[in-house]
Amino acid sequence: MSAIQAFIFDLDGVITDTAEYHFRAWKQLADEENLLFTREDNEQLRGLSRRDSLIVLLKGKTVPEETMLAWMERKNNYYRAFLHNLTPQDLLPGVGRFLQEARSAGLRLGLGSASKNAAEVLQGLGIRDLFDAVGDGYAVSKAKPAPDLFIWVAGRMDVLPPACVVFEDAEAGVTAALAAGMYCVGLGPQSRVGAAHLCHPSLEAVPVSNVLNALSKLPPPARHPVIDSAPNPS
Ligand code: B16
Ligand code: MG
Repeated sequence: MSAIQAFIFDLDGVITDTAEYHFRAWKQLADEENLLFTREDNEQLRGLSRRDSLIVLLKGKTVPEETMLAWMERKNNYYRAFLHNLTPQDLLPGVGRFLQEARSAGLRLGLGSASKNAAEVLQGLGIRDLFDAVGDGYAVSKAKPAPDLFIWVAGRMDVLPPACVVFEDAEAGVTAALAAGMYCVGLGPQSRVGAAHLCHPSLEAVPVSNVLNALSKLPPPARHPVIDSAPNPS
């Protein structure tokens, strides 16, 4: 029997591609506030909390806390308007099959997303009931790259960290998974997720059995140093 008992999935970039909606919402805010913001800038926001994203977008400029809050709320309103369009067709290729295979293999399934809109996204995708635990942007105060969210999700599933595999598309998320002492499968280019134990371009052509076999040949995951994020008050 495999020592691995649970899979924990990031949401944006792993299960669905809401990055485009995040980009359009930040872009609208940036244009209104005369801030320069490009698609290349948007790549740096992958996996970061809303507050950390705004800090990156500001590029060293500081604004009062009440302006930060107002801008985050405005961006979120723009973003949430897009979520009404989500349907099960918006699952990334292979994800529905991969989740079902994992369930059939007896694994527990968790979600570990920085997003405070994760519940609504899962609802739109029609997959909320597949998860034993859902950790979102409200679950912990320290966002990725801190390990807190993934440890919280593992605790809710009653599984120890070394028995968990995190699936992540963001460098901050890979760092968080390794700091949690979990296995990590990076989805995307080596330049972004190369620190993970395994890397694949996406889940499209990956059977669950391949992941379990490949990880079973590795030593148990070591805990990497913790890197703190900005506090993410709910
Ligand atoms: P929200 P993930 C992240 O989702 C996104 O990748 C990131 O771009 C976004 O800023 C963050 O969620 C917070 O989202 O504004 O909805 O709370 O990749 O962790 O699933
Ligand atoms: Mg992501």
